Amino acid sequence: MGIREDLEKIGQDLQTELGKVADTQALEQLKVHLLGKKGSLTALLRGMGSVAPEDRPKMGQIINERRAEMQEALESKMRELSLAEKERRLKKEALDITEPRDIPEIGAVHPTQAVLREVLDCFIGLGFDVVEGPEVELDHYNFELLNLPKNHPARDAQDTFYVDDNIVMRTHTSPVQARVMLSRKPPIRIVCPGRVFRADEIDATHSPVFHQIEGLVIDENVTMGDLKGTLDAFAKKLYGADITTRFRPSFFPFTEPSAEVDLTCFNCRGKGCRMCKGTGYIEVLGCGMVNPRVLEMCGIDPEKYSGFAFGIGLERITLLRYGITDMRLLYEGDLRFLRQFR
Ligand code: 2NM
Repeated sequence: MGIREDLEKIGQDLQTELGKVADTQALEQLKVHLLGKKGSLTALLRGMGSVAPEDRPKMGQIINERRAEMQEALESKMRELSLAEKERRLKKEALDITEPRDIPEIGAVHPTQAVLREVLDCFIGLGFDVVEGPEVELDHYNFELLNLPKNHPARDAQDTFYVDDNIVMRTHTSPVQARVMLSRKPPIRIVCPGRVFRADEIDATHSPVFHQIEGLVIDENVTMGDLKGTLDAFAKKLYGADITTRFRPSFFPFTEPSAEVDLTCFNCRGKGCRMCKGTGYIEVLGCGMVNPRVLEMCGIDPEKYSGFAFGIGLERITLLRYGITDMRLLYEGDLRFLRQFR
């Protein structure tokens, strides 16, 4: 057989083989059999030695042309097979993102936290800053600066967790306000939320750890009218426009005069019910005009400035808000209770 015939045969064989290869690996092998060092086409080229010198250029050209054709056929098949392989792989790796799955149980905002957010929103809307401070506090800030000198009955060891002679678990968030008065100049308009501690027995209305939000406003010419207007706005924002406030005289060492504030019962809207014991009012907070002695001890001139302060028990207004009758439910983390707030 001559080279032309061999070439013809190689071309035909290639066509047959190309029809059979199923993947790129097999095709790669086929390519080696044809064009590799020991490949059939390579062998053919080596056989050029036996061709008459005058025929060599022509023959060389023919072989090169056929080789280019075969290479192109191989490459074209390679493209086809790789594409098919890629598609198979993508199909295998495809994820059905619509497939239903186990959904983790979604939590709820704790009722105490929900009410805290509402209260803070209200005061932020009125222009107050939110300030936090330490839970472990110096006696000096927790008591002394707030006009609660040593031997005052409210400092009785019964109520206060002492860490040592000078350090206590804060019994209110007022020490945060004392710190602000000492470090900022009026006008001051702040609310201080946080955890407070009292050595109380646990029952339906008491816990040794609970939360307070205390407010403080200090400026020139701040009056009891400002206090009443502020707390009235708070009551209406939180519980509705028909809710009113009622101020009753009271006593706190850090305020003078002091008052306790009742709101229209939000259960019966003032008609009288079991919750308000028929009075139509519910006690929710304490307040007063900051005692001038407190201002003075905290470095604020009581001749130039006056201020008001108030303290809200967060758990108490949360119970009232949702009609819950036992404070322990707010601490125990019972999911049957908490799920109701989703
Ligand atoms: C209350 C009632 C009345 C109060 C006073 C102060 C401060 F720091 F300005 F002296 N902070 N909070 C206050 C006043 C708290 O809680 C029932």
